[in-house]
Amino acid sequence: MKKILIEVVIFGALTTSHNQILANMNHSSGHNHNTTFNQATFVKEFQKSLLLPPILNGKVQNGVRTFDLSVTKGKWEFIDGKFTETYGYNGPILGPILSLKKGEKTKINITNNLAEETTVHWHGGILSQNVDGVHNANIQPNTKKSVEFILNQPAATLWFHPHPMHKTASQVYKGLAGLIYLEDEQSQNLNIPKTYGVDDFPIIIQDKKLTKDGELTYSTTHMEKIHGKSGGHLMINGVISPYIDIPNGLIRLRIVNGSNATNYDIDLNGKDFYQIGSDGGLLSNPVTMKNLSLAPGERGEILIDSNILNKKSYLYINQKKALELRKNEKFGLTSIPKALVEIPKISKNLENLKTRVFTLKTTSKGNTINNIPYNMEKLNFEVQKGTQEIWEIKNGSKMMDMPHPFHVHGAQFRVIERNGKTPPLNEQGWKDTVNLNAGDTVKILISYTTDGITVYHCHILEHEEGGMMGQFQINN
Ligand SMILES: [Cu+2]
Repeated sequence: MKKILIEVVIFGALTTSHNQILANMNHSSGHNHNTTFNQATFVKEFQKSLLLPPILNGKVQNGVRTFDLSVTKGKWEFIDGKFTETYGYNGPILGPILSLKKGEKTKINITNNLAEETTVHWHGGILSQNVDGVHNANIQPNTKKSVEFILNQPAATLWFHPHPMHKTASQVYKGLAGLIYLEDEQSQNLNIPKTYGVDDFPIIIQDKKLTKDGELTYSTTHMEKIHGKSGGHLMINGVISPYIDIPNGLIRLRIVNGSNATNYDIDLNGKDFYQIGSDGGLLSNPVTMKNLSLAPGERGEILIDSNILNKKSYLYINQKKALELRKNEKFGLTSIPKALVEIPKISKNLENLKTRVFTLKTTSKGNTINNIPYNMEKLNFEVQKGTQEIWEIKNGSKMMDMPHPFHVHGAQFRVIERNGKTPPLNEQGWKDTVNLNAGDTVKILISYTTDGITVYHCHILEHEEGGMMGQFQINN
């Protein structure tokens, strides 16, 4: 009872009851990492329901949709009966879902109740320097800041997280991450699951190392600085091994890799599912898949037809049962649309575009892009607003076999080539983060439509903070 009360007080809008018993993990290796997920004895798996963050519509005042976001410290019970300090937006961990509409003026009033400075970055938003949450964006302890912006881009599942220099990794790890559901006319008219918590679920996947007393702290060993902070307990929406009740028919999972450094392979143990969205929007058509790989920062929306599942089935993450899917007596949608949205075709005449090369490298000495570590005081290049370029991104870590998910702020790009070939269908939509395994070369097509200083970096947060970042100025 204690647990239920605490969560209801904190989140208010929880629609599912929570059980006392937390889950047992026995995860082994993470893809591309030598990640070991811990086993916690004395707890049982799949006894707690998936936590559903409250979905906020804000208040419309003078045509501006306004939200209040407070960055706070809280206590969270990852392991039953063992509370630890965490960070969250409007609650002890993670944050609410901000429901936004394309083209609408949005205002976010942020209050920093932490004892350290923070910023809020709107990951995936095509936004300029003044609201992007990186430069001149620090919000000091016990102060407020308001940002106003308009997202004029296709419907997508975006997310927000801190981005202060040298504090991004620790603050995300301690719990700061929230979602944005950006909708437009097309997404609202499509016949796909969209009833929150019934057939449409947020799935934020993270892994965190806890002490045997259930304590979460952030520190990095020498190896964690090189490989990123990875392993420990795998969790979805802050809960270890949860379950969800699902209808008979289609369900939609909006999956976000919110980890500091772990790649996830997501599957249904050989059964088919359908990817309908990537980082920056819906795909042109559903793509039939058996496995979805997401690197830190990436998102993927999938549809699962529960009619092909047993009464009790599992979503697997890195070959381990991570989420129990329990069919209830309800019935949902059954037919998967053949087409979703129109995505502009990529022109065949790209020869005239300038190509810029970015080589990402981790060595025992540190992290660089084009052999230069990030320097906040220096621009790496300048571009003209309105131009389009090709970026050729290379994972140049020869010694160390590790992936680098490359993220650019203020843009949604298209992957045009992966290792000399057309990218897979599920990578042909809008992207803001693209994974590069060791030795990979990816070409992207990018347009600059925002203003000011914009950063690009590896989304392994320890690599980013270790220098695998750069910045450029978009000139008007
Ligand atoms: Cu990296």
